[in-house]
Amino acid sequence: NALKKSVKNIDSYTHVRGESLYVDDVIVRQGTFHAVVFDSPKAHGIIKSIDYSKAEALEGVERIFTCKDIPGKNEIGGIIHDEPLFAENEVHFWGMPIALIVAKTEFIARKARELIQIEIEELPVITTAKEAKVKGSFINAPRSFSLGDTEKAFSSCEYIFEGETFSNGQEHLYIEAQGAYSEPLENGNIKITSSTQGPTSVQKTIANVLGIAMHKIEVDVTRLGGGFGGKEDQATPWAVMAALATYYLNKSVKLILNRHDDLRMTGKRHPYESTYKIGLSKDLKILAYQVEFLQNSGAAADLSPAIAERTLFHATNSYYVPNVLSKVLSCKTNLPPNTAFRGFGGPQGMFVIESAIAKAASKIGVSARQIQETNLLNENDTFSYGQIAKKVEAKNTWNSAKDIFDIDALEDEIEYFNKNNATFKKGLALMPITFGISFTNTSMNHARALVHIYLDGSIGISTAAVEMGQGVNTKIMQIAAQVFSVSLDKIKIETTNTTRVANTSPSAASSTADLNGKSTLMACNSLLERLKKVASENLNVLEENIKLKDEFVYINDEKSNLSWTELISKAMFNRVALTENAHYATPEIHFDKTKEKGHPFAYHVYGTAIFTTTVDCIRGTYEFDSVKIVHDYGKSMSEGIDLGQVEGALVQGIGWMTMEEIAYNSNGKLLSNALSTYKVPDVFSVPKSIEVIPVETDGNDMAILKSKAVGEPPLMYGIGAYFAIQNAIKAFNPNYKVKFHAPMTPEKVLMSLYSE
Ligand code: LUZ
Ligand code: MOS
Repeated sequence: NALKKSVKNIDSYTHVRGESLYVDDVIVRQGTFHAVVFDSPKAHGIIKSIDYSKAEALEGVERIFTCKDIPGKNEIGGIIHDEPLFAENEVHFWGMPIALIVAKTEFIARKARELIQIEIEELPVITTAKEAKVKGSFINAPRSFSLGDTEKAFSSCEYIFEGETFSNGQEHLYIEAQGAYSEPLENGNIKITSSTQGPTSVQKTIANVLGIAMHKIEVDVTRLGGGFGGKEDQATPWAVMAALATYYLNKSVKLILNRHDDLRMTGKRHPYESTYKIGLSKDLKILAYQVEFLQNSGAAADLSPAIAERTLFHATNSYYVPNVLSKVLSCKTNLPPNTAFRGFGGPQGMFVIESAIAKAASKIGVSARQIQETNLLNENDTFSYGQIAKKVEAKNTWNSAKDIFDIDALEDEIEYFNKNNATFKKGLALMPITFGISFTNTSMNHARALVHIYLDGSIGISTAAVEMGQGVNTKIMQIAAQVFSVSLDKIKIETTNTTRVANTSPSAASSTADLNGKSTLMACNSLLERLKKVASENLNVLEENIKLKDEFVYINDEKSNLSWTELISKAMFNRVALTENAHYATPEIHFDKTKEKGHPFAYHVYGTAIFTTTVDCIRGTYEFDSVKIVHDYGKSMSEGIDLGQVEGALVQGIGWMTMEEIAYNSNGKLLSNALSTYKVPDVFSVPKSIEVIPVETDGNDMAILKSKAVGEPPLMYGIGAYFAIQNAIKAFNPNYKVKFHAPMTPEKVLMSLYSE
């Protein structure tokens, strides 16, 4: 059975041997040039002059490309056309690309970069969303969702609280930095090897910028060394630049950002500043919730409008709130355009309602847990965007977590500890999650698979899925292996290539395995039908009695003498097509933006995490004793891979909430520009214990083989880390006035421990 729970990520073998191929490992052609990006040293200003002469004169420099060299459009914006590839007269963020230096070696190109002289007349710099709002600097018009009548509902509330929250950005820190390799083919065609989640975006944007047809561009992706959303849109510019150089020079060009360049030039998770008002009844029902999100979008739209939309979709997390008024403003600032990051605006939305609940709890004098529990979603509740909640597992995962992990004993333990320790305090928090699965832009929910069965019975599969460590290739293999009942080593997943699978959506939105897996399943099933017919003719039995099992044809439950390989030979001999292409588009989903209502998600993923933390109240440092999770995998088809996704996402979420602190100065210069100043979780800061128990459900037919999407949802468990630390602080300092300003760094913890 290919759906072995213990199936290993097929990449693990080459990963541990250091043999997996990334863009930087492409064997370059003779005469390949190397490129480095010259970027703005100021966050906002008018370019007065640029002197390239010294750089151009440097031995080994081939050519420097600027906006003047663009044959098509100097435009890379996807949702809104507001972002040039190279700055023209103005610069809008520190790190904005201005030119591409192409030279014999990367070293020479870097040297040349230092010789470029630029004069910029500085303009006022906006770094925060609030400032942008005051100045009326926006990306697009605000969006707003509404359910019920908030104003009226507030008038009948027993408790009303208002407050402000801040959540900071987050650096993707994919281990493989952004990069691309471009090669000339004949007739002006270009092949790009790119570290992108969206091969079609790369292809389309290159065609636009070069002013040539898409069919002249072939984009190929073997795998990424991590994406996390950072390569959904922002892998594109580097590929376009490399292609531009190839277009002119008819030579291969390699452009790989080093870590400093990558950190400075690329956008991150969006910081959000938000204000809320929450109203509760006497028995702690949330009757009304009003929220305004200020999204720090950066200097161009990128994916910000879609991310803002997902913030609204997840503004009430796992709770049913009958009256909701939510609004989001995408604020234009002078930071690098912020972009997709695992959760895609959802985490930012959820942090605010969790903060509102924590605030209400502390004011009313109950535990947040009581308010959370009182308001969990029920079957057939309505989300603020009109979708009716079905197959809800909010209460199930919550109650299971409480039971399985004995929450009462845990609370007693913590209380006992806190009574008996003066300088160490423990805190506990529960974090439920509900995350919608599908691209919120309905038209993006489709994929295709191209399946070849070769003469010898081996199989090659191409899809739109980009492998970025999440194990999607393994899942696709499992699907085909299951349909044909062949072993995994009979199957190969080909690179993701725009000439084999065209017009693809990016690998994103946790939907890659669902969309591409379902296409693969359809293609394989069509082939299976054909093969059964061949077998039935050969063995002279009815088709319905034919089964494939363990690489043999079975007649009912009896093994025939016709093997898988022989069956393929027979099919070939009979001129039966052994290739199939299938297209899958998620059924049922729709959304009407004019009404902001619809049914945008195929299904939701649920779960509950319990955090316990210990804070050192002398030092302000903390560690997480345990995270105990009950997670809704549906019926997991690859338990090891899915567990890896939950653990990885959890730790990434904890990092965002606790230690990862992006800092720009008021001039828009990135200060956290290296790993010495930007801390991510390491082996010492991950929770001492992580337990993940799957909730038993029937799964969901909209998910591939009922195995639910797993990429993004568990990141939001990390929000619990913030509140666990906060509860520990409260145990030490009862006068602490709760603030909701993430990340909760040790410095902030220390200040809070001794604040009045
Ligand atoms: N990307 C996207 C995403 O383009 N649309 C989405 O809805 C989405 N959701 C999560 C992550 N990436
Ligand atoms: Mo995304 S945040 O590229 O799924």
